[in-house]
Amino acid sequence: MRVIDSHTEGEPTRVILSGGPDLGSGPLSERQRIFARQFDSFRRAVTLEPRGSDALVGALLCEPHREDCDAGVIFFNNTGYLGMCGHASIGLAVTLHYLERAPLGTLRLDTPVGPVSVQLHDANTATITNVPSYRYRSDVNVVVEGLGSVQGDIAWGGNWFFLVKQSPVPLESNNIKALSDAAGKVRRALTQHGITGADGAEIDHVEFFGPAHSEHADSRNFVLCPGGAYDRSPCGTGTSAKLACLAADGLLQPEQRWVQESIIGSHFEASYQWAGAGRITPSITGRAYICSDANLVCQPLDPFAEGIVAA
Ligand code: PYC
Repeated sequence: MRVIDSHTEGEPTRVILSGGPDLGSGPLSERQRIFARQFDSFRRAVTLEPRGSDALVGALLCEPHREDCDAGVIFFNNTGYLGMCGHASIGLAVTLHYLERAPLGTLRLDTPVGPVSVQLHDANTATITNVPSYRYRSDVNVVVEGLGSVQGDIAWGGNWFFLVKQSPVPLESNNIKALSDAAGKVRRALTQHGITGADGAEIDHVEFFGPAHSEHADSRNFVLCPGGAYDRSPCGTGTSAKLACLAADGLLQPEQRWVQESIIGSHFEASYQWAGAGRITPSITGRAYICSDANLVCQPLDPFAEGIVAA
């Protein structure tokens, strides 16, 4: 299986170029369901140790279903599948350019939650124009073990987020364990109290905000991903969800720049346009760098060919 690893503002992506499962030629959402039902061992082999890590997002490159797209992609991680992934879309575009398969300019990606475009500015910098994003509910209170009542907004940015304006733990990189524990408790409380996204969708990302450290950024965040890892980047879909909330509150105007800082101090530059029906179209710019160009090998006698599934 040929893979290229990159990182986008610190968050890793592994693009699967060949050797992936045959998922047919249907819509990407249908192919994602086939992937989950029939080939989940492939996901585990790619993302779990000893070949992967908790932070890694896999991006299976496939043929698009939509005629207006150049490529199709299905994102997955250590625990399951993602509708969209902002950092990994930037990583994919930079990877295809590195392979001389994509010139500078616009690349249209077909994803399970809709088409996304990526504008490659140079070999390492790209802007994604994400799926329409929106705030679903504002000022939702949830009682969280050890934290008391926590208030947040629920928003869609290609994945579902619970966004807490004031982080319950200071947003310092030496607090990552405490931040992860607190965000994990919030996530469990949302489930316990039946608080969901639209149509009962599980809220699988929790995002805390606070003041930026850099004078060039507007805000700092901490994002807990579904498998328990934290996002090293400011999270493309999480920044889209944040923009949707700022737009809904009238705190950010269309085309106004928003710089989101991550917990490790990396940045995404973002803005939006109104998309109608209370939705926005977010644009997120970040940088990705190639880390390795490799073949993954799973030997038949390897007891961990399908990854280490911790009890
Ligand atoms: O950048 O959208 C993102 C993302 C989602 C999970 C990890 N990164």
